[in-house]
Amino acid sequence: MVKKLVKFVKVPKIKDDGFLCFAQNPDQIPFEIKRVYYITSPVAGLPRGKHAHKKTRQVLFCLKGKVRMVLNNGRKKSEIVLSSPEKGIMIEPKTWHEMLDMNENTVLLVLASKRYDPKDYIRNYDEFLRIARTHT
Ligand code: T46
Repeated sequence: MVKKLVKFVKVPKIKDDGFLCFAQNPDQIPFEIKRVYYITSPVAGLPRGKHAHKKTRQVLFCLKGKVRMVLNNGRKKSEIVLSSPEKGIMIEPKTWHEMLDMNENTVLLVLASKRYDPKDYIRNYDEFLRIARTHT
């Protein structure tokens, strides 16, 4: 079966003297959350990401500003722009991802299925292609 490359994650948005969004397992997040990290004040115009993960599953939200995400599973590439806190995307393992077009105001929030492990990263694009094409 061909897996969908872009999977959006929509979370509830409650208007309550402002807005409150929440995400919980298993309703919106299809894995147990082992780690949360956020990216603030990225250098304007500097791409981030440019890697894939071997096992970690992630959901990424853009809480402020916007980010252009490029996802690539080794056979297909898709681009989407995230600019609202209630709509995130899944970044599945063996998906090369790049975060582009951010500025100092952009805030990203990421929920991850695994603790931080530098060995889980595939940072070499040729290695990524070899692994992704063998496993998809
Ligand atoms: C990803 C995208 C969406 C840690 O020490 N612990 C952590 O949990 C993380 C995520 C990073 N780091 C260290 C590793 C580097 O020394 O923080 C530094 C910056 O990480 P990196 O260059 O990988 O940042 P991005 O923005 O390119 O990628 C990050 C995540 O690392 C990555 O897993 O999928 O956001």
